[in-house]
Amino acid sequence: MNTQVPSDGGPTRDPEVVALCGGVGGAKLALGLSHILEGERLMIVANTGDDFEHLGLHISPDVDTVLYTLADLANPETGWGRRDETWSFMDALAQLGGETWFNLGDRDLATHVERTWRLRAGETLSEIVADFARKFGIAARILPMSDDPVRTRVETDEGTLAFQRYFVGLKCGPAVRGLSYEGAERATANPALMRALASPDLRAVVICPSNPYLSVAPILSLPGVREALANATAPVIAVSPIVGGRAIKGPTAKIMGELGVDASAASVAAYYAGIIDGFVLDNRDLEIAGSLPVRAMVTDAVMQDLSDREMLARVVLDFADRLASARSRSGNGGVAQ
Ligand code: FO1
Repeated sequence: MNTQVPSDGGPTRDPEVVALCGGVGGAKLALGLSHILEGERLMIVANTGDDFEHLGLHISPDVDTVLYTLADLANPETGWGRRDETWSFMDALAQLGGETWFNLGDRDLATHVERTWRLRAGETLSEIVADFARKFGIAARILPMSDDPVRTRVETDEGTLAFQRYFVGLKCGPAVRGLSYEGAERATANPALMRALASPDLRAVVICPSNPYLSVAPILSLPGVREALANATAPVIAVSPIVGGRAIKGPTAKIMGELGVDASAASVAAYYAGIIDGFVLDNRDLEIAGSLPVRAMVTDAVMQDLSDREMLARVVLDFADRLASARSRSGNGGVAQ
């Protein structure tokens, strides 16, 4: 086992599996993986392209969705924010004429206030997220994709919008013409992620079924990440967020259509071409499995409950193991055909 003493005081062992995760859909598979891989065998890297400053607070939606989901604190209806939430803060804010387009529950508010306070005191987002995970009793290692600001910008017919303005404020209404990830080229990918991707002990990298353009692209836009994935000794497996031409959750299919991309699992596989070794799609997309440029695994990819999440996680890891053993048998370091 490759043990090292990282400078950030992190754990002394490299993870076995790295999961790249965005919003709600991705967090569900991350939860399934965390039930199979105990402790720090699993590293979950959360998108921070959706982060924004709001009411003077630093909000990190995808990071919080991962934290709440793994701690079983997530609101089961919305997928974001906390369960058993109350809204006294929002009611009082409305009374004062404050901005109420972005809903902050009373319990959720504590996360944003404490994170903002600690960022201002000089802590990094990675240190804060690791401490929140510990406080929530989460054994997996959770980290933001970067401690530097990266902001997803949505180019629409109505001009370029900050992500949350587009996603929440305008309910994904405007037609998307393009996406950019402001600050990515100057940002440093989380060193713990880059170390894990370079580890000879890595078993698999899983790109969770999040929106590729909104939630995974920001992670891939960080300098060196695409190369690190292409050079990783472990298989890189992506799980399709599109089933039968429709997004399981959120606006993915609509955005793909507006970007001129066929809203299908095949388009997602093409988007990840060059960095994935395997692609997992749902039984309903069986007919496209054979025409993909990478090895495909067809399964029940729609996660309704916890057992589905664990099942899908198991399927993904078995798939990765098979690709790895096929690759070692064939002796080539390239993508397994
Ligand atoms: N999404 C909404 O559609 N409406 C909201 O009012 C809202 C509030 C919110 C508060 C905290 C948080 O962590 C997430 C929140 N989200 C809300 C979801 C958020 O916009 C998305 O989770 C991501 O940014 C996309 O995955």
